[in-house]
Amino acid sequence: MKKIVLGNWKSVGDTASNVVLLTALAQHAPAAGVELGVCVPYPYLPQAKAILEGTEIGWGAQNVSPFGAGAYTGEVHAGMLAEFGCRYALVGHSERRQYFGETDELIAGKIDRLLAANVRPVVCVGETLAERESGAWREMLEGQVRALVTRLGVDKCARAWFAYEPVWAIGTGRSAEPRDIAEAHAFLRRQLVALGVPQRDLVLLYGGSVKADNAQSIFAVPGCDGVLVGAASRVVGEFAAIAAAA
Ligand code: G2H
Repeated sequence: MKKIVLGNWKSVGDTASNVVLLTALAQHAPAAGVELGVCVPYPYLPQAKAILEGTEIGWGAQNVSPFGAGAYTGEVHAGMLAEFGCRYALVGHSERRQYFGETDELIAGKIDRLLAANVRPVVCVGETLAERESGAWREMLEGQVRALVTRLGVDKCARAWFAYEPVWAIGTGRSAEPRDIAEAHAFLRRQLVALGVPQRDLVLLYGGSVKADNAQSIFAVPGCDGVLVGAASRVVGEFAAIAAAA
């Protein structure tokens, strides 16, 4: 199993700074055991494609419509992502759940559309600080994955990748400790397997303030298949350094 290193630029970037980042990244062929990719804002997909095509580095989106083509003003459907060569799309990031009211039902619909278009869904789950501190985090995570397996079935969930992103570690500079990640990953694996997803198909990443200086300890967490990197993926050299630690 390859170690996966995915960047999430969020709503950050412009054509000029992207050229610098993507060109630098394109020089860094990932090691044989590493899958490297960046999830960029929609308007920059052609730019990512133009610069990364022909390298081993993948690109993807951070969202997708829960609908197909049609009268859905403002939406970008999965077929469009596939046309622009997206390997992946993030789904259910906590920022989308929090600021855009995304529900489990909506997220399940997006996963379904992506799979039909052969774009890998990277499904984010995670608890808030209050849920972590009250001990309700297990219930919360179990509920998030159960909601998806119930709606989509085991086979579809087995084709998605999951990212454990504790909300309290996102963009705060405070990464979860390796022992917290190990505990949450082991818990999520147990839940998904109990729901019927085969252990061998499970891919589980960690996201939340991953940086070059903590990447190695996160990759060393047993059962951690890789990382989803936000802010540090927008720093020239830092993202490649994280990939080098994989
Ligand atoms: C979590 C992460 C990437 P950051 O959102 O998805 O962002 O690394 O900035 O905490």
